[in-house]
Amino acid sequence: MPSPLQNAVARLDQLGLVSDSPSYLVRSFLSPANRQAAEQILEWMASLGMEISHTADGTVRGILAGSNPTAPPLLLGSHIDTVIDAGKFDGPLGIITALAALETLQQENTTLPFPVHILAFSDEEGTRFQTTYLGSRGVIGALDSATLATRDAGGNTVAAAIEDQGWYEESTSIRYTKGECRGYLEVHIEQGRVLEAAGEAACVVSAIAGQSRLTVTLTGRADHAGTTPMPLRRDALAGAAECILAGETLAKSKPPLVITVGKIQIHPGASNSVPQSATFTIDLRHPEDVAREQDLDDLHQTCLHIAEKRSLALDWQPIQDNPSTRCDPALTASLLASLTSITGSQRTLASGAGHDGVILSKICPIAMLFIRCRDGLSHHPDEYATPEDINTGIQILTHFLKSLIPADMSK
Ligand code: HGY
Ligand code: MN
Ligand code: MN
Repeated sequence: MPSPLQNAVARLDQLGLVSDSPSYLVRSFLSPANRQAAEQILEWMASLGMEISHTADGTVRGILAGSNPTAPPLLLGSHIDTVIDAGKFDGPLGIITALAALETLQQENTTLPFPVHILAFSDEEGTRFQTTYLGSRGVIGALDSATLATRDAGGNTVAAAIEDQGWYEESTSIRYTKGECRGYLEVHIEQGRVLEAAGEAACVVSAIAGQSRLTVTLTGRADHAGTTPMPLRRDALAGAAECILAGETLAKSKPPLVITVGKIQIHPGASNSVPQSATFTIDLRHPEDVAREQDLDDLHQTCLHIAEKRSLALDWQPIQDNPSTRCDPALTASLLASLTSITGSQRTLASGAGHDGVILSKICPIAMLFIRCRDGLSHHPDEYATPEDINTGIQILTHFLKSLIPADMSK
């Protein structure tokens, strides 16, 4: 019989092959591969004896009731979806290690005195809509009208996508309200280089950086590339390039501010036409919300000045703002005790990456465990965590779950 670690490694490999592209790993909101991965996760949950369900917007859940099914549940999990040309650990590691920890407890004949819910969220990355956290926002009833009206590159809204491509067969509503859960814990690769540099396998997380996501469009005039003198041009792409470099210069001058432009679309997009419009994304993050808002405003003013100087129209469209989110001190202290018990480390790190805990923090305490990843690489096909470090994560999570059993109930 394979060990929980062997199952975990095999399942990560298996999910890593479930993609919407034959050339690289990508799964997005309500895509066929996301659905296929979700169905596979449900099978694994069912094999543990969990009560399984899914929502129309593609999130899946397994419930292990424990010896007191009416006690406030502990939520574990992460996201199913990926970025484009992704690695196979960002997201699935949190789901798979949660399954492995429950498998370990079952092999030890340990029954927890509270329910554990494993949640696999349908969309965290926002690859399709540039939004974030559609899955976790769905389970706390926070898919607001503005989000539902957000459009993908094909002009489809989130609402229409759910309407047309939703997973309605046997779907249920999964909904959590404030105060009903004892907490949410997510295991995730660090997506940075601190653990590798320190030679440590894992650490706990103190906070998750706030992030602002926008879509910006500069509009000038299409012109003939050969007959239009430079001074007469209203070149939207040249204007966008100046804005993008201004963002990079701002971020380099004000660490730990980070600004990324990950996507740009040009119209008409012909090599011999001066670009009429350029639409690009901005992803701006900072651990302090006041600084993030100020830096975003500074960048907006700079882009307005560039647009005016170049006789371009500027459309500045905020898509999403997520505040910097502290992990719950008490839950994190319990997790830290398990980290220290298994590895001896006391390390705590802030997360520059966003995670579903930002959303779950609105209804319950959250904690996160980071696992070392090779070269700090993530959002990259070479993303990698060793089986040894994954096993450390499973051991820490299992230790943490058992630490929640009241002393008078422990065997
Ligand atoms: O973009 C992020 O921070 C995360 O990977 N969703
Ligand atoms: Mn992630
Ligand atoms: Mn990610």
